[in-house]
Amino acid sequence: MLRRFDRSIPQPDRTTRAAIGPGQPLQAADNKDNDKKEGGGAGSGTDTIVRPKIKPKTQRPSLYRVLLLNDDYTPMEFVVLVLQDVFNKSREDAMQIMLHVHNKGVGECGIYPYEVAETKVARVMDTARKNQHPLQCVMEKQ
Ligand code: TYC
Repeated sequence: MLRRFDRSIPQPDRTTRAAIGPGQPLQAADNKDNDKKEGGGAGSGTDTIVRPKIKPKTQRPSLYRVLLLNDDYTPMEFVVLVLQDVFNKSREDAMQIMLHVHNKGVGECGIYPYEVAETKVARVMDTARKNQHPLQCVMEKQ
């Protein structure tokens, strides 16, 4: 007679190493019912493998690059002041970033969580508009 937990019969709901994933411990269930009904238990080969409780990982916020775009009209000094004021850059770093944008067309001002990046972009765009400069600032998911 075939036994319910005969190893030769594939068990569809049996958890395997592949299903749990590497590094997760396999646990043998305390199969008291089976033990009683089927006469299983230690050494009988009838222990069922159960999924361990997997702790959900803490989610890290997505990061966004804030980029400054070059144009032909915004004064270099204005861009340097924006970089110092909005992105807290030193005068030297601000000058370097501004020149990079001027020469390459685009440059990174910083990398921030979504809402911080959004606020910085808005501050740059507001101050540019108020001063009637066409300076553009954008953000992109890293
Ligand atoms: N290209 C501008 C000029 O020659 C300077 C500039 C630099 C403008 C960086 C925008 O993001 C910018 N006046």
